[in-house]
Amino acid sequence: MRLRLLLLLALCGAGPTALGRSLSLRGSWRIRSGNGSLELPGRVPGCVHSALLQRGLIQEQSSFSWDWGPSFPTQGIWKDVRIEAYNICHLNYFMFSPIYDNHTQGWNLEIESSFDVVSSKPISGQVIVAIPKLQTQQTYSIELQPGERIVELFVKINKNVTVETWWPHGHGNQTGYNMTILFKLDGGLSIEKSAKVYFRTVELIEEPIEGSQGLSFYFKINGLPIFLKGSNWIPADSFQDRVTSDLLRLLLQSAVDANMNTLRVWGGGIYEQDEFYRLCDELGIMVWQDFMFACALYPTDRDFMNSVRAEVAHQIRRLKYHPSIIVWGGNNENEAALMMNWYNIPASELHTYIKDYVILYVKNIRKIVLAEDKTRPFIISSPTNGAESIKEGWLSVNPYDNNFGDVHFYDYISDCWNWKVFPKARFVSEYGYQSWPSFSTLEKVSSEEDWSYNSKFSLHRQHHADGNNEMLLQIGFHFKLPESTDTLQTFKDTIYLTQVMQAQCVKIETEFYRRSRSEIVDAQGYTMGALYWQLNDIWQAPSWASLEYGGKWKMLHYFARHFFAPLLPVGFEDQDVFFIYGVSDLRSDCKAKLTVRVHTWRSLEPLCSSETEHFVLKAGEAVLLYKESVPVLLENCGNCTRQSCVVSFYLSADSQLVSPTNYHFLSSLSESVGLHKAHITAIISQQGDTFAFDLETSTVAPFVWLDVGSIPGRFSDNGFLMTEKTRTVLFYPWKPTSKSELEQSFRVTSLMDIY
Ligand code: BMA
Repeated sequence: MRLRLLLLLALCGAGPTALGRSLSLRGSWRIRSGNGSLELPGRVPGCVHSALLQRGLIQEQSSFSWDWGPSFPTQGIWKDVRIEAYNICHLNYFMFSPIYDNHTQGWNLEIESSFDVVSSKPISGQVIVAIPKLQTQQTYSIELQPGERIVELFVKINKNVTVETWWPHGHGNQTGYNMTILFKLDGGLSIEKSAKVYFRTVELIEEPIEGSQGLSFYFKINGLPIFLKGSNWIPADSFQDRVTSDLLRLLLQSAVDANMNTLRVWGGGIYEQDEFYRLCDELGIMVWQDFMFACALYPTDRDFMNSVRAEVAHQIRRLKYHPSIIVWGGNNENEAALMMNWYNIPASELHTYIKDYVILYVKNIRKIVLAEDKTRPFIISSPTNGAESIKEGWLSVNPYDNNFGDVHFYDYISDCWNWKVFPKARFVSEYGYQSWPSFSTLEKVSSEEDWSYNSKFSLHRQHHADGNNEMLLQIGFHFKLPESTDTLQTFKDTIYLTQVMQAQCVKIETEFYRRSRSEIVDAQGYTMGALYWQLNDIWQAPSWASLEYGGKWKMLHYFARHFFAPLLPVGFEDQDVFFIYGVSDLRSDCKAKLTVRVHTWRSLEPLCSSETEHFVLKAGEAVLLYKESVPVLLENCGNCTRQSCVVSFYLSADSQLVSPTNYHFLSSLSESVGLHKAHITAIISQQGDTFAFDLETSTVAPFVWLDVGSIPGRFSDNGFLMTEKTRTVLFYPWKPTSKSELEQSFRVTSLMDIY
């Protein structure tokens, strides 16, 4: 009897070549990661191609530092290693794709299993595939010849049972079905596997739009156009062994709690661990999955390409059954890098790099994706012009064209309260502003001499050139800088202001994208995606993240919960006219009315309030609900001026609030008149697993920030404009805590406290 040994290395995104550092093996060894396996032909290289280092097979590319992260290049085998012996045969992997057949209007399942048959004789047996809830069971006879064998099965799902599809968060349930697959082989060998099968379709729609040049760029899930709202995901830690399931759940649940439905796994990090995608399936988070290439030019020599091909095939095999992954992306910003010539390539050499680009992303990666996965689209880069880039030879002259594909947009210099600076693009897959994480997060990795905005520590942790000044510049457009004489207090107040600024900037920008979903203005619009940069942090430092290292919500994350709400009134001004749009991501029409209030900074009683008639807000649309000239609005409201008043508005149905209460500032807060220091008190009480904070304020207070330091958990709302005397906010702890612990840590800050 022949016996084969299998070395099992549970490696994830870091990739198989980590082995190459310390081992050189000959023979038929297989390195496994999760439910996939990667075969290395003959020999595992004993030394590593330097390009592999660069592109993060051993380390992630961002291990060498990024503009939000430190340089901690890791190395070595960091998960369990074991050796397994087997005879007869071994199931290397099995994978499946649920595919909808338009012709028969039914679902099929394509299953592929790979065996290593070490017995010298053929092995025969039966395979039984069962999905009990769908009353589907099929039996197949198979015969496996010695050697590497692939078994392909085609399962027709019983058409008499309704298949419930998987939906993104906010659009329906994430129904999945338990499937078992049993291989009963000669010699009494039986191998059983089980998996969850989800059914859903994805289409990327690129088609002409009336009144606009170019093509649309949006996703249909199960035939329904869906606005993708969310953020970009980076590695959750510099050291992947610290990334536990609990941490992943916390971060991903926070995404869902902020009404996000999409995360883009950015191409400078890692292919995430299985648990990440499992959670995304369960929570209804759509994943835009980049292949791991970012902001660099890559070689195309034979060794390198072999490693890329193996990696891509492996990741597709490992991940393709996840309904959450809705699109594969070839790389991050490499089309733009080449076409905008970020690396100053002499014109005479450009064609070499373009040729390499096409070899890598088109002739290899794309080819493998198309061959291996029929269940989701592939786009070559982000940003890209999609079909237009293809037409232009895979690289577009301007990959940032608003009329095609997706764009990335960053502008730290212009005033972010001016929505006119933002691109009315089809899809905005990156945009954002930096802020500092809270003092409680920084405190853990710093000491007293570090606690000022210009300390060595503050400069050292800031990896984005001039980032700290850019934040102050942006703050300066609408807020006065802190005025305390106490250095530590000034540092804390500045941190607070960076968070206020970031939250407000990303709010205004995101609301602009959401209200652009149904209109074409000046030949541009139909925006169908807004993914801000970035969701999570890799360390305690200033960055674009809305979740701090460890998961604490920044003000931006609380704002995201509002600006991504399924029903949202969006207010903005154009030439002294105030507009309110109603945005609906719902699947059915909704009857509602709009209430608009004008408050004076001086009083907790609204000055005036008006209501519209009931109207029907159509499913999946953004429409104009209200329009009024600002002078008229103010005139009709007594003694109001832009500086002394603020507008709030909300949607309601049957006297119930159906949207968050939104607001619009009529002037910069640095010019406001009548704002006073607010005295805000809180009475904390425990209510089962949560804690209620009953707040009372002495006056109107903007950007009310409740902070319980390092006690893990989140509030039901935070950073809000308090225009009413009392308000109850809940605190959801992530670990057991107590009323007295909360009382001790609790601090409240609102804008006027810092002056
Ligand atoms: C984008 C990303 C990242 C970067 C971010 C902020 O370009 O792709 O490379 O961290 O901007 O600068």
